[in-house]
Amino acid sequence: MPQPLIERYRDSLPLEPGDPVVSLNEGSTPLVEAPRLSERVGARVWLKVEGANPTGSFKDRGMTVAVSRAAGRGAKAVICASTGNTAASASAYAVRAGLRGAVIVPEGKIAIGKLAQSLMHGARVVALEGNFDDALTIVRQLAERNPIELVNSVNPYRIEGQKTAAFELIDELGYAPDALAIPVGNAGNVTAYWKGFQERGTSPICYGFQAAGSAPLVDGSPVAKPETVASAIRIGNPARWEEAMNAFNSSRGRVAAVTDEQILDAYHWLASHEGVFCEPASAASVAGILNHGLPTVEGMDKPETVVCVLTGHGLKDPDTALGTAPSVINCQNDIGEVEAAVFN
Ligand code: AN7
Repeated sequence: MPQPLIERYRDSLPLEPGDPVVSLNEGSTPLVEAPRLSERVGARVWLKVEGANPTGSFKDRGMTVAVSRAAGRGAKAVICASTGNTAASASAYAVRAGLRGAVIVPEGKIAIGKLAQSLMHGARVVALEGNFDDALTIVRQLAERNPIELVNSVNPYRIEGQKTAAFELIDELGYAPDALAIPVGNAGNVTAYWKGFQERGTSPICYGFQAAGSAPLVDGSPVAKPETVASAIRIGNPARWEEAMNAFNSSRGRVAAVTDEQILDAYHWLASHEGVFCEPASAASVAGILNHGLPTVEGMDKPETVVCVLTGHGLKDPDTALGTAPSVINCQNDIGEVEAAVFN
């Protein structure tokens, strides 16, 4: 039987005894070996397929814990700013908990699947004339002025839930990987992995990757108008800035930028060579190790085992897929025509 993440790792999570378990049986996602990618990178690479979570992204790990705690505290509603996946996840878990949900998203800049999810779950969906950073500023103020629980990754329970992905890697491999490659937006997830690794007494090298047009951690200062095809990580001023830099520095890793072209190349390559379809933001982790390699500081061995975190499912963003993939072949209802279409 699939087990809620909270049951699997309860001893490591700060829930109160009376809190309900608000769950969709998240976590326990596939760790898939990637032989072709391994060959290209010169290390043994696994893909942590977080798109296999109930709403199709890693956000469910944090949301089950944040919403369980919110419900335990007697909250009646949850709110978040989102580039899409947090919105989809918050909307679903709000329904499970019997709470109202509100999500603030940057107008026109979230993938269509994520919008469909939030609307289907009955959340109040507000499209803001502004970007994610503007939306986060507004929801922080709203949560101070109103009895509503903020479930962005500034909420510590989100980080607590998301750190379980690090536990799963160690439990499944039987050891900690030498390195982790992860896309970075608001920087909650790398913060969570690092916390999970540290709680298990391990320190894999953390390589973070941002989209070149939205790379504040690489630039060293906030980006006022972030742009990238990877809409999930179109974030100019990460809330977990310090924690993320601490993870890169303490693990002797680094944060680097990948261009939209590199992201889309990795996105297509992964789908067509490893059979794994992730969303563009997720492919930043693969684009990163393909274009930057596995750099180490002096005196350190080159990593032999690497996990790429594929944070969200490719189906979230059909527009980007169809806009960049080969076309469908139209054909008349005739065996000869179909034969020609298939074999030519
Ligand atoms: C697929 O949904 O910020 O560095 O509002 O959806 O923890 O922010 C999404 C982020 C990577 C970056 N990959 O993670 C949101 C949101 C995918 C994502 C990230 C996101 P963080």
